[in-house]
Formats: sequence, C-alpha cells, structure tokens
Amino acid sequence: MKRPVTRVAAIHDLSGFGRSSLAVVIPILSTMGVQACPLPTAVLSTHTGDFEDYSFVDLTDSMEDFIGHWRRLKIEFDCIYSGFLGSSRQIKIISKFIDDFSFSSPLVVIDPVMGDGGQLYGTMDMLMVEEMRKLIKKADIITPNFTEAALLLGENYDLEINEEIIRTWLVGLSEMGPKTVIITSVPEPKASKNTSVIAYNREDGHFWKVSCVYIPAQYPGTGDAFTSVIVGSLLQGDSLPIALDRGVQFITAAIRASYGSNYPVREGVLLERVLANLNLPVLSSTYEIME
Ligand code: PXL
Repeated sequence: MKRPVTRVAAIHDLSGFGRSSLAVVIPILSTMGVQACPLPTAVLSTHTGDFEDYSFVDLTDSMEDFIGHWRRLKIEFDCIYSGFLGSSRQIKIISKFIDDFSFSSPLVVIDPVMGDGGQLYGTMDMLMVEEMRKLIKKADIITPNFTEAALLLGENYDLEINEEIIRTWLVGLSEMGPKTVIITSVPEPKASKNTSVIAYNREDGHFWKVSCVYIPAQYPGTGDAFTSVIVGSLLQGDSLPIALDRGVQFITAAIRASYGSNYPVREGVLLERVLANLNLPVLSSTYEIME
C-alpha cells in the first residue's frame, strides 16, 4: 500500500536552543507534509556558534543500536538526509546506513555541514573533510555552502569568484558522486549586495541560479532550513529550479523577519513566524537558467 506521506530519515544533531539542525529540520518537513524520522547524532544545550560552555552528549555509540532496530523493522525511507555530524566515525556509520537502507531506493541528500565564512566550525577538522569527500560519493544531491564547496574541492576561499569558475566547481563536485550539486552563499563580486544559490544537474547538464539580496547577519541554522525546504519541495514533486526558488524565498522571509525585529542573531531565524509560508503557492519565480 502506498504511504499517505513521504518519509525521511533525518540524521542531524539536536541543539536545544538556537534554532539549528533537528529543531529546524523537523518543523519544516512536518509543515511540508513529510514525515521526519530523526536519528540524532548528538544532543547539545545550544548550537556551537557564538555560545560558550555548551553541554554536549555524543550519540555515536548509540547510533548503531538505533539503526539496528530500524533495520529489523525494515523501515522504508523515501529520503535519507544528513547534516551536522559530530565525528569522522559518524560519517562511516552513515555511509553504511545508506547501503543498508538502499532497498527502498531513497533520495540521498547530504548537507556537508563543516564551516562558513571561509572557516571550519570549531568541532570540525581536516579528517572530517576527508571523510565527507567519501560520503558525498553516495549522495544524489549535496548542498554545500561556498566555504564547504571550497573545502571539499581543496580550493581557496576567494570572494572574487566568477560564474565561469563556479561552474567548474559544480561540475567538479558532481564528478565526486552526486548528480545534483547546489552551492549556497555564492558571492557575487559584480553585485556585492547580492549572494546567490547556484545549482547543476549532471543528468540534463543545466545550471540554475537564484539571486538574493545579501543581509549582513549570519543567522545559524539557515543552511539546515534551506536544505530542508529543498528536500520537502522535491518530495512534493517540484522540479529543481522551483525547489531552489522555494528554498531561497523561505530563507529570505525568515532572515527578514528576524533582522527587521532586531532579533539576536545567535538565536537563529524567527522560524515560527514564517513556517506557514511553506504552504503558500509559489507566487513569483526568480530562477534563471545559466547558458
Ligand atoms: O547549522 C549548522 C549546525 C548544526 N548543528 C550544530 C552547529 C551548527 C553550526 O554551528 O553548531 C551543533
């Protein structure tokens, strides 16, 4: 019997305060009518950006037992979606998870969360980058930000990038495994007030771009929110450019709601104020095809 809602294995940490990872992924997928089944990688009191003395419980040892139970239950997933991971061992566990649950042919989406603004996050190191290069081989779709794309490719983080170079990055990342590569926070040196999301689909050879106005605040969890909207949208049957549009429009609305009310950046975007936008039809579309 066909299930009435699609089902995602959501492999991320749970940070109690600061709106990132599962605290963002679950409400977005639920609002989009998708069942999120969390496989928590760690539980933290807050996310690790801009909070000191956070408390952290690593769940690496329990993950294999949780997965074992899911395997005995023979759960069928329509999508496997991973984000922030706590250790290189977790990457190996997820790689095996993807193999073990391949029987229902899930869409494998890997958000290689490792850093931002040209820097690795404090809990990451180059071994994680190495392991992430192996994990993305198994992905259908990856959604690195500009920093993570540079790390995966071993390229310099250079804000003076142009479209020709970013195309080579997209193709290079796709040659590492994933059919679809979506790079977020791509700087636009010619229009410094803008940033863009640029995507490549190896199967049809198309490059897509959605520009957005840059807002000078780095809210945590926006990458998690963006990829969650992409996952929800694709599972609802949208095409890649429409999914990109929906992701960018949602994040823009969330950042504007927060920035406009001077909300503390480290607490993340005012998700609760904009979640309902996900149920609106796409009223205006701004994607461009890059020829
Ligand atoms: O949003 C990415 C993320 C997820 N989880 C934790 C984080 C971060 C980014 O800082 O610290 C724990």
